Amino acid sequence: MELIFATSNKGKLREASEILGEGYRLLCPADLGITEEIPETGDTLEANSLQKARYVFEKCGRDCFADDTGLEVDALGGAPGVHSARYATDGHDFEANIDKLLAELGKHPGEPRTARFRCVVTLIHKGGTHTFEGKVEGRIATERRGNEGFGYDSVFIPDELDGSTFGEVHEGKNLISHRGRSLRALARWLKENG
Ligand code: ITT
Repeated sequence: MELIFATSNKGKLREASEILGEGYRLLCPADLGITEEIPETGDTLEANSLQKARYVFEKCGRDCFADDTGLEVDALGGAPGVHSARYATDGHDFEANIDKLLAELGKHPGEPRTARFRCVVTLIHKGGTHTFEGKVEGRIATERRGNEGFGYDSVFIPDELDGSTFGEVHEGKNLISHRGRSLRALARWLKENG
């Protein structure tokens, strides 16, 4: 099945292809000639996920899905949350975002470093809108570890691993990740309803 993934994030696209497997061929907006930045102006992951899916659907008229993900850190009152991509700068500067996250957490010594990734996927299918959510609980490391993955992976230690960060896991992130969970729910839904 061919599906459009309304993302410009190559890390997400790679993971989604792995999670959904051989039965799916994923196209990204650039494959359809959509090269501008897709607007993301909502206050919640749900709103942004819907906005991105709708934007691409309205441009190409084809079934598609979008993923909006946030890293919610308890000691920071849930920040960076919906602002995770633009936490430190206006661009998508992973390194600056991690530097800021570690610096902000440094201002809360002794507080738990608990956090979660939450991923909201919106699918537009035959004109209907369907939402799938996945999350993974963990904590923020005191320094970067590992080069696998992307974004905040080098500082996120999921509870379900042995203390490694996602950045240190060569294979297996998708089995327990926020994105693995939400996209497997999407695939189940498509199997039953597609
Ligand atoms: P699109 O909107 O084009 O899909 P984006 O990178 O803007 O891409 P988000 O707003 O959902 O996507 O991402 C929020 C931030 O969280 C961004 O900096 C991502 O790199 C980061 N992020 C998302 N998923 C992640 C994951 O699985 N591991 C680590 N960081 C992640």
